[in-house]
Parts: sequence; C-alpha cells; structure tokens
Amino acid sequence: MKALALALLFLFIAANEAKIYERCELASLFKRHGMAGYRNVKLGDWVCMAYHESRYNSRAVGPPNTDGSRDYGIFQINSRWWCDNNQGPTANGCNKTCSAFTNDDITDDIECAKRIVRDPQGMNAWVAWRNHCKGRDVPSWIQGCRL
Ligand SMILES: [Ca+2]
Repeated sequence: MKALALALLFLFIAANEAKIYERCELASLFKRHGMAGYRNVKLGDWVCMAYHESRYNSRAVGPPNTDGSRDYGIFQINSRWWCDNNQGPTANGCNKTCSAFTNDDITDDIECAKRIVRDPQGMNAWVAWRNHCKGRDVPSWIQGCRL
C-alpha cells in the first residue's frame, strides 16, 4: 500500500513537470483565442505546427540553435527575436521573458504566435510547420474535435 501511494505521488509529480496538451483540447483553446483563420492560418495549421514544434508540451525548451538562441514552449518561440532569456542579444519582439513561454498558461504564447505570424514570412517562421504541415491536409489535425 505504501509503495502504491509512493508510486502515485511520483506520478503526480511527473504530471506536474510538464503540461502535455491533448490535440483537441489545444484546438479548442486556439479557437477560443481567435486563431482559427487568423491571418488566413487555419486551426489545423496551428495544431500541426504545435505538435511538430513541441509535441504539445507547454514547457518544452529546445537545444541551443547555431546562433546560441533557444526556443521556448508550445510554439518554440525564439529568444533571438521574440523573447528575452538574458543569454545574448534579442529583439524581444513580443516584449516577454522567455520563461513566460514555458508555463501552463499559454495565453501569452498565443499572443506572441499571432505577432510572429503577422511578419511577412507568416507561418514559414516555423521550420517544423514548413517541413511537416505546409501544403498538407491540415484539417485532419482537428478531425474529431468538438469545436
Ligand atoms: Ca505562457
């Protein structure tokens, strides 16, 4: 019994280490925050991009990029251009500390992603989107979700 309680406790701790969103949970969250059709980007594009960038993990931190910057959170937002991690030059286009993008409140992550997609390159800012979602059947990413 004690071992079971301990096992459950560890499970609880592990579960608290990272918020891994469900696909449809994320789709509905994105929709609620006005991402469906934002700048002509489909909901499926956002869900597909988030999957391939972070596997829906709100606390994902990428390995260092070649320029020494890092990518943070569910959208893997970059510290060279969009947030400040106090580790090198940043344009800090979203005017945020990068740690704001590794917590479980993804409201500010969504605001920053919208800012990013307003730039001329649009969704191409995300290499994983270009490689895995662009021109693909993105509606399948929201299939079966009650939206
Ligand atoms: Ca956040």
